[in-house]
Amino acid sequence: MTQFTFGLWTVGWQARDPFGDATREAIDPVEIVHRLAELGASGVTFHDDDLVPFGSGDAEREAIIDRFRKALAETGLTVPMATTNLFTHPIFKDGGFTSNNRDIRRYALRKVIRNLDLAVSLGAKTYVLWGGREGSEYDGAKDIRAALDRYAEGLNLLTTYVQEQGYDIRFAIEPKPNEPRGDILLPTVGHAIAFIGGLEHPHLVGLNPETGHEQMAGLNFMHGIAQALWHDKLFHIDLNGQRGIKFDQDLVFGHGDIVNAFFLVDLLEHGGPDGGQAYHGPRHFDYKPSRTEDIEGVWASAAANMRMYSLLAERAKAYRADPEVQAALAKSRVPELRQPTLAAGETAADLLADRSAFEDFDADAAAVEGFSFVALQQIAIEHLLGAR
Ligand code: GLT
Ligand code: MN
Ligand code: MN
Repeated sequence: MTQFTFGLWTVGWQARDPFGDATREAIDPVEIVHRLAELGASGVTFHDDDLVPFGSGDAEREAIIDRFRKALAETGLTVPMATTNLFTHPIFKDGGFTSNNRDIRRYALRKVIRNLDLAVSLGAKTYVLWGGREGSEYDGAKDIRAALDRYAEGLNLLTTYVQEQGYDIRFAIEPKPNEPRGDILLPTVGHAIAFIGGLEHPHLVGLNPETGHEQMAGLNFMHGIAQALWHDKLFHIDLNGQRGIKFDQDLVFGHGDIVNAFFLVDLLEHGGPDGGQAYHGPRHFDYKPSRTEDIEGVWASAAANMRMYSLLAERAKAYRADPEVQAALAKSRVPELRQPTLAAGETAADLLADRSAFEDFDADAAAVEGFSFVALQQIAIEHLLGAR
């Protein structure tokens, strides 16, 4: 059974935007847990402040957590991931880990550790870090190399802490190019992967890429996920929909670039060794029910995410099983790319000695043959449309 999970902040979004007030009432997290379970989700995720309002006293915090634990026990929902809100309170206006103000950076680290302890106690295996406020609007206002030092310092502290505590949890950085900051640090999957390589405990840090965030940068989300898999860094995933390079839309999964969503699902479900799953973690939806929707529309949109994923998985399965697709893939030489370019043990000297590779190779003749990629794409789209 596919594990579908949702953030409390997704269905719970009251639809306040920079131009307008909330269009919906707040929903009790306990109610969210029950409704998600009824809809067929297997888990729920949260920011500290989604569950326990910012500034709550210790006793109040404990009471809220107890109610939440009870709802989880009643429904069987799990908490595979949790995260920290380092963006809503005005104190984080210049960031958390990378604020120019050192006291704020220390406060941010304490806020993360407090919720990390709770996350572990609820069984979470992934702790997400979305640094939406880590960035700047003005190039002279942020020393980017110092900010990256502080970002790394924060992650090094957290990875050391979880090892000291004996926690079984890993961190997942969520890239985003901009919004709310003009430019956000670690803007894409590629930037984040490079950054992780410079950390003290890189094995404990991976990625939580979000569909729309890569697409906001004009990038191919499926390619980003494939590269994260190649580096063994796909620790978690935020699925949603986005139409082009503009503000973060957080649409229902598949309601943006559906063709890319199809190939993404095909990759997740069939991109593993021997055609199995390439990613085994939760299919986490980080979307926002559009501002136009009432509460009925909230639950309908939550169900739509799961339905879209399941439909695409069904279509991808049919695509993989179709002998015509296999023939088209072969004609396009797709499987041939898995064959190493050099023979086993072949050296540069051997390649240089191979006249058939160059001196006797007829480049003009080899250039004539087409790859039939368009025909392959047409079959894929026909499967996607249910026309095959
Ligand atoms: C915020 C953001 C999301 C992140 C969440 C985790 S918060 O809603 O837009 O993309 O995944 O902090
Ligand atoms: Mn988003
Ligand atoms: Mn997200």
